[in-house]
Amino acid sequence: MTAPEPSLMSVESAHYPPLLVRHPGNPILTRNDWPYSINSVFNAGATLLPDGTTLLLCRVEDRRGLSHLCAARSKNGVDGWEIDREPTLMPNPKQYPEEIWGIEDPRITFVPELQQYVVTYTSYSRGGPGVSLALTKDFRNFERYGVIMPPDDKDTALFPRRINGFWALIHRPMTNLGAHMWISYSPDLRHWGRHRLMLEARRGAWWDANKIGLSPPPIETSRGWLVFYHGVRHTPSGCIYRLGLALFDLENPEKCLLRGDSWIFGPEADYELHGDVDDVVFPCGYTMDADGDTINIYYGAADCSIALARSSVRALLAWLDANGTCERRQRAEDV
Ligand code: BMA
Repeated sequence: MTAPEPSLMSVESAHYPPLLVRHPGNPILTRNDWPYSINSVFNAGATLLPDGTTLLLCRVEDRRGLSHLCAARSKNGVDGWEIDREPTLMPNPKQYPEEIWGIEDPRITFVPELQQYVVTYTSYSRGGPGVSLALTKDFRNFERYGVIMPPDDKDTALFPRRINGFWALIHRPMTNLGAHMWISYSPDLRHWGRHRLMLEARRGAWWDANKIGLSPPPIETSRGWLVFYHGVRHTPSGCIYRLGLALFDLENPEKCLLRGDSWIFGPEADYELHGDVDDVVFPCGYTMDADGDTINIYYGAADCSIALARSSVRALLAWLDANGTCERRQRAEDV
């Protein structure tokens, strides 16, 4: 075998290897698939049902501009979607005034201890976006717990098990410190405390400067909690939403073990570059294949459609080992 031309080698190494591979059938769901009139469908939570069916709980925006949630089910997680004929979970502002301007961006965590799915979502109140929580066994009946984090807060998911006896939740409050990821704990999913800063947005020219937030729920691996997060780059022509990766200690998830410096996935395909909001990839859910390694990441593209990208947990961890740095809990002054 002859060695590759040196020039070819250098060109190849100048490229970033694709860690997330787009499905050729993307986008896998658009408003044209919907059984009723909508403006757009995007940002879906995801889970596997006991029979192996993939369930997406999709954010659907109507032509008033308000969002509700609608379930879509598929045997293979790619096509053949059966979509609820009517909205699955509608805002209910009479009983839950915080939902007056819609409910958005659900994340789903199956909790073995409860034998239920915990859905956390943004409730868009007059005071801004807050975080609400609901429990369900079947995505047909929901038990709403109401607001668990007051505005301005969003980008939330529950860990699938208690940590040192407490439920743990990642969220993104807006504070004078900026838009960073926080973790909070609860004995009962209703009362939340022990709030701690978990991961900070960087500053200046960084891709994840000023504003970050959790993407899908944290993924438990033998090495730690693998966390995808989105970073928002503000540019004169608008924002660019991209995806980064970090790893947190299993029993002390406030402790960041590794954080990648560069983004691992960003808008490149036409359906990600152009839509109601250009330049957005925004995953809210994943499912894991039976091999325990292949991960299917469902993401909203340009606030208009749902797309799928696949990756490998092993490859993601290897990438973090090669490219991640130990988070020093850098304060703004250090960066
Ligand atoms: C974020 C969220 C997402 C949305 C994204 C891009 O702040 O509101 O729902 O996809 O902006 O518009």
